[in-house]
Amino acid sequence: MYKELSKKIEKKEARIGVIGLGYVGLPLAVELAKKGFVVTGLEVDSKKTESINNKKSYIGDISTEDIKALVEAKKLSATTNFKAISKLDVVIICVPTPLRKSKDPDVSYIVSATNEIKENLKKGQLIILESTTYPGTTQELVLPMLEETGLKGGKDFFLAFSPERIDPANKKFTIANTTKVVGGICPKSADLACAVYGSFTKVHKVSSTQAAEMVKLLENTFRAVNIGLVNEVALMCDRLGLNVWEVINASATKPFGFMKFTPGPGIGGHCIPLDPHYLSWKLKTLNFYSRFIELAGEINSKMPEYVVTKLADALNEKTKSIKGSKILVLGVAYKKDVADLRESPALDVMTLLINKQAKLSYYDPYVSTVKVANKILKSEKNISAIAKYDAVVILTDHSCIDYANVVKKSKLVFDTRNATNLMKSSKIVRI
Ligand code: SAJ
Repeated sequence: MYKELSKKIEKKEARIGVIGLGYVGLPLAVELAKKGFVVTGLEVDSKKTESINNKKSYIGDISTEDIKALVEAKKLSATTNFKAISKLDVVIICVPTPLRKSKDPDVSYIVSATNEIKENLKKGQLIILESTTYPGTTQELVLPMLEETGLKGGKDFFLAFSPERIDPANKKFTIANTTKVVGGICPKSADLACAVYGSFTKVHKVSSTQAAEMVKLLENTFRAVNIGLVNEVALMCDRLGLNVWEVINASATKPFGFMKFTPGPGIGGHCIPLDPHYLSWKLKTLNFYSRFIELAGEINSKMPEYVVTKLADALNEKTKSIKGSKILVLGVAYKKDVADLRESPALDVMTLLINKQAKLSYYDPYVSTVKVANKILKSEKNISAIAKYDAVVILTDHSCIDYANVVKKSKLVFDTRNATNLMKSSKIVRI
């Protein structure tokens, strides 16, 4: 079985399925199809499958031209019928792994995808999990579920884990030039998964699925903790009367042993606020308290409040209160030059301002409406009337905005991202 599948992968004859055609699954399906595999997208959302089969992309990083060419060449198709799994040789799971409100992992999407595979599992298939999850998920959750079929992992089917490293809108590092880390339940599983990813990028094999799961969590916990550190440094500089941006820019001149992170109104996105809590949750079950993760989470989640307190102080200097002041928020997406609102700290800041009865508006060229504090707000069409606001708060520093003009026309600018790039003006307050 192993040899047969290995040959099929080598000759690009292996039929591959990708479960979950989101910002991770679709680029993976397209890349494998481009390399010559026949790829079937398996998706619960019929709007996505129809879009693919109608040769249209719905993911910014994937062109409709690519989809059209691959669908017409019969290299790519999509279906909501998971029975198709029984006809495949390789199945790769790319489903979401959100956090519950209690900050516990929600692996329900992994469980339902694994159930679909279990219903259709055939001897000789390779199953790979890509969804970010706690160390042990593949070995302790997915493997036993699949072995309920009576088939044996490592003998009748193969199973591996490989963390996704898709960075939406990143033009420099793409799926085709970012190394894929791979860990298998056994050497053969790892080798087969390496052969699949080796068709389009470098691979780095580790000794187990747990190691591969931990690699991803280290990567993103590293970011969350360092962002937490730099946010705390911002609070320190505030107390010391120092400009944290000047300090960070100067530290960044050190060509070794330092990596630049910047303070902000908090952390958003689908990875950094969530992934570290998968790790701390798992360690808690082993009676280990991950202090760095919890501390970083505490500092990062307090940043929205800190922003509102500093804004109140700045308005106070003009004998104004937040209550009744006309405030314009510039940028609400979770990071610059993206349209994604998930976990955006801007929403926390806006909720606090609405609760303090500010007269709140926002402008974000990427986000037309937001729902905050049970209100639906629409983005201003432009910022020509910026002078009418008592304060302008830059929460996300989209590149397309002319910040010199913003400062020139505004009464007060609170810049939480150094979008004004250390511009000297008495109107500017920084985090
Ligand atoms: N942030 C800061 N200060 C920083 C860096 C980020 O406040 O110095 C904030 C951002 O504004 C955002 C949040 O943290 O709200 C997350 O930012 P991010 O740059 O980490 O961006 P993400 O969430 O898109 O993270 C993804 C991750 N990619 C994958 O998981 C495959 C992460 O591993 C990447 O390193 C990151 O993109 C990247 O480098 O762009």
